[in-house]
Parts: sequence; C-alpha cells; structure tokens
Amino acid sequence: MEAIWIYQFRLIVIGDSTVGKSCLLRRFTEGKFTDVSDPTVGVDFFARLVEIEPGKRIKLQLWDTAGQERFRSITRSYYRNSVGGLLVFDLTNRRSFEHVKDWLDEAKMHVQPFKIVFLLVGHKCDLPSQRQVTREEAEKLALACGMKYIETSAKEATNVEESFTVLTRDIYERVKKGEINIEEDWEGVKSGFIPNVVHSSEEAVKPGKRCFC
Ligand SMILES: Nc1nc2c(ncn2[C@@H]2O[C@H](COP(=O)(O)OP(=O)(O)OP(=O)(O)O)[C@@H](O)[C@H]2O)c(=O)[nH]1
Ligand SMILES: [Mg+2]
Repeated sequence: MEAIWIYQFRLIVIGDSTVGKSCLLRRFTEGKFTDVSDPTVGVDFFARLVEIEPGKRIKLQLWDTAGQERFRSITRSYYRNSVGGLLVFDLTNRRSFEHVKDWLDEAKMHVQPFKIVFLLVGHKCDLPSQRQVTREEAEKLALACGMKYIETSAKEATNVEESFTVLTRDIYERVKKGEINIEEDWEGVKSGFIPNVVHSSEEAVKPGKRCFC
C-alpha cells in the first residue's frame, strides 16, 4: 500500500513585518493573492502536500509567524519544532534585508540542540523599479550564511512553488543522508502516513458477499 506522504516536515516562515510572508503562504496553499493583508497576530497555520519525486509526497506543516516585535515571545517558541524555514526579506525595503542576520541568529539560538535549514527569500520581485537590494549582494549573504537564495513574488506567482520545493528537497536529502534524524521529542520531521488497509476478512463479510470456504 502506497503512503499518502512519506514524511511530514514542519517549516517556519520568518522575517520583518510587511515583507509578505502571509501572502507568500496564501499563494502557495490557496493559489490566491490579495493586495490587502492584515498583519499576522502571533502565529498562523497552513498545510500542503508537495510531490518531490513521482509518487513521493511530503506533507508540509507551515507556521506563518508575525514579524512585529511585540509577538516575538510567541513566535520564538515555534523555532524548536521546525526542521526548516523561509527567511523572507522585501527587495524594496533595505532594512528588512539588513535584519536577515538577526533573524538567523535568533532562530539558531532557539533551535538548539537541533539544526534548522533556511532558504533566503527576496520577495516582491514584481516591483523592479523600487528594488533596494541587488541579487548579487543577497546571493553573497546567503552563501556566507550557508543558505540558498531565491527571488519571489506572491502577486505574480513567481518562484513560489520553487521556493518551497527547493527547501523541501534540501531537507529530504539531509534526512536520507542521516544528517537530520527523526527524534521522539521533536516535531520537525515525522515519518510517513499509510492509510488503513481493508483486510480481506472484512471484504468477506460485506453484505451480498458469499463465503465459499
Ligand atoms: N507588490 C507585491 N506586494 C506584496 C507581495 N506580497 C505581499 N505584498 C504586500 O505586502 C504587504 C504585507 O504583506 P503580508 O503578507 O501581510 O506581510 P507579512 O510579512 O505577513 O507581515 P506580518 O504578518 O506583519 O509579519 C501587503 O500589502 C501585501 O499586499 C508581492 O509579491 N508583491
Ligand atoms: Mg503575516
């Protein structure tokens, strides 16, 4: 019997307020974009299956965190049970890029003793005339921090699928290599879910079925 999903990964989405985290998640899980988006209060939850190879699906549990400082104590508590995440900044807001290192340091501190795999996301690439961060400098920062880098737009649905797929594949490869392990008291990675099998004995007693034994 084929598993519905082979692994479940818990991912967190972090970054300054208004960089577009909730819009990115809504585009990925609901396929929608709305220009008006309320700031997230504490943490929101999303989920989606991703097919990484034909027939091999991974369930993503996605935590959308509030970027506003006043919610920091709540959002901090979600790092520990996450195996990875998107670290998002706004390409049209230089300050959000300057804060990337602070977000990364905070995540690393709270995830101890576990490790967390991040993908750096330069968001709102649909606004090239307002760009305040070049691709080169973002790539340089990502490399220095051991992350991959991608540019996205929730508005135009650019690289949204790719960003989550790249991160999921990256984590999957590390799980396969044994660099990340399933742990009893940790929710970051769970192993597969196989649906209930209908046993032949149950089939035999179904109304209208006759037993020939
Ligand atoms: N042009 C453009 N605007 C976007 C994009 N994604 C989000 N926005 C806008 O950016 C603003 C903030 O988006 P949110 O997704 O609410 O930002 P957030 O990072 O979740 O903010 P917090 O919940 O406060 O942390 C909204 O006005 C969105 O419409 C995008 O890809 N392109
Ligand atoms: Mg939000």
